[in-house]
Amino acid sequence: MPSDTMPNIGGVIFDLDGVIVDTAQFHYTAWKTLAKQWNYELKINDNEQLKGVSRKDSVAKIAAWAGVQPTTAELHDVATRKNKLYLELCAKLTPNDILPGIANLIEELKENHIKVALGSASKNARFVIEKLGLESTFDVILDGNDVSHSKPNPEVFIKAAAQMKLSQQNCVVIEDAPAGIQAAISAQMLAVGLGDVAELHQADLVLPNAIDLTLSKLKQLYQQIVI
Ligand code: B16
Ligand code: MG
Repeated sequence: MPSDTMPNIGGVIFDLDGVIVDTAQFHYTAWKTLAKQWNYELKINDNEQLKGVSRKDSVAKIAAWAGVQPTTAELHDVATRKNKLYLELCAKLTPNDILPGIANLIEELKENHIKVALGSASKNARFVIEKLGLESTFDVILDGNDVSHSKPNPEVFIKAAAQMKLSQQNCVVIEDAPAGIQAAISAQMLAVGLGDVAELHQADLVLPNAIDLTLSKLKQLYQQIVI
């Protein structure tokens, strides 16, 4: 098939926490503070397992690690207090906190008429992207308020593709969490992991960060794997 008629990348879906901005440290600080109420010392490795996982599922996991069985009302109260603390920490974010390589990549995609979407599990995604000055950057924004099933369920990415009016196979997902990579694979999308290769080994490509992630690299990968 001549290259100009080959199927190609139509849209790129960015995860937020851990891809566009390093808010994992804020989630960790906030959950660690709240876990103390259950006499549980939340460890950094525990936090890795909360990446990409919804707030509701996260609080249930922490209660299980702590060996406590709180009522639904108590789980809700802990999650609410965690979120208040998290938002206080996010309030100091500025455009300087956008992770290296991300702004350049988004600019290159837009110059080449590739759609850009946000696909985040966070219910605070809109607040965070406003702090980063990215509120008018995305063609489509899907966050934790728009889905009933959190990652690794592919719902957030499937809805993002539909709203971009693209077929799922023409989309690429950029993620930092195993749950997000799994969601991308289930959505039949090319999955690029940013972070630790041992953790993200299911992705089609893993890079330590987005500094060397360019459109031509994505196109090359897409043609190797999808076509
Ligand atoms: P919130 P992402 C996820 O965002 C985070 O990775 C995860 O740690 C967090 O628990 C989840 O959002 C829910 O966040 O409490 O703000 O609704 O990585 O999918 O952008
Ligand atoms: Mg993430």
